[in-house]
Amino acid sequence: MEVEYTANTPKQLKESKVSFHGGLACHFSLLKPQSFYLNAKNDILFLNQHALQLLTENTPNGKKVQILLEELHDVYGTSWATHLIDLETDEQKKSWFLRLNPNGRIPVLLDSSETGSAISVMESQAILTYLQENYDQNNVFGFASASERSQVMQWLFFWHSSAPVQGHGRHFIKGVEEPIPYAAQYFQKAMLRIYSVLEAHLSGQHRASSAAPREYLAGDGVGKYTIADMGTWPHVRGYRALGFSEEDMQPKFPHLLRWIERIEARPAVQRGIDAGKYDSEENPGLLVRAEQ
Ligand SMILES: N[C@@H](CCC(=O)N[C@@H](CS)C(=O)NCC(=O)O)C(=O)O
Repeated sequence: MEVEYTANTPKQLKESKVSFHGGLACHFSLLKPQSFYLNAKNDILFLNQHALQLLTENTPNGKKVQILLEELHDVYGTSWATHLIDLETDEQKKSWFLRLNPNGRIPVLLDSSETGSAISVMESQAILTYLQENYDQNNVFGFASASERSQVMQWLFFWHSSAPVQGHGRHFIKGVEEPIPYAAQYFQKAMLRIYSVLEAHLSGQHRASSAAPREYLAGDGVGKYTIADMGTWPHVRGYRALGFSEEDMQPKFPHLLRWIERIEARPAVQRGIDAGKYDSEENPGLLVRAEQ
């Protein structure tokens, strides 16, 4: 199958027809000009100048990659094309998307910098690691030393195993018509434990009595802002979805709240979570959609 996109203005795009080569029935309706296509060998090919293509939506897992790309842009001028995926209509469960990520979830990163066809990277923490290793040559958001690189990995993995707990908790607390008290309490307790691990780490309480609090999750001394923070922050700042108020959090997690604010203040972070740039309702021109 080869799918070609030809239109190049918003009006034409909505009405664009797709040419098929190879006979597989797959109808795409493209809503924007910057895009990619898959050929018969499952190579992902691009029709625009960007080596990096991000398939995302403005959710915590999407935001962390959006933030890193915005940070890389500020340091290196990195550029990419953004494609928004409508999760409400399950675009991410369609066969074209599953060829890029069998897990059927955003975010997905495509990179064609090495060859004409691209590789695709799934799983948000793996995408952060890929981008940091390949697009942050001065290790501004990572480290050269093995021990500090390992710290980054430890906190990326710590949060990757914790994120689903927060996600399931949000479902049972805010996402069900009739809340189940046992489930709500179970997940709140689990998340308080996870937040307390982050709080203890940031406060320095497990280190020598003379140790100062940390500013960031990974790195020696007070730490350095890295992909470990980016991979954790978009979720943790959403603690309210677990039914906690700032007043509930402040006495138990003062260092964690300060860490949230510290990261929130970064211009690239603000751009990386900007609904005007990354939310499909506000930016329907970036939606990519297939008819099946
Ligand atoms: N472990 C995955 C989780 C990705 C994930 O859960 N993405 C959500 C949005 S935050 C999604 O695509 N949800 C739609 C669905 O599950 O169909 C990652 O870290 O990338």
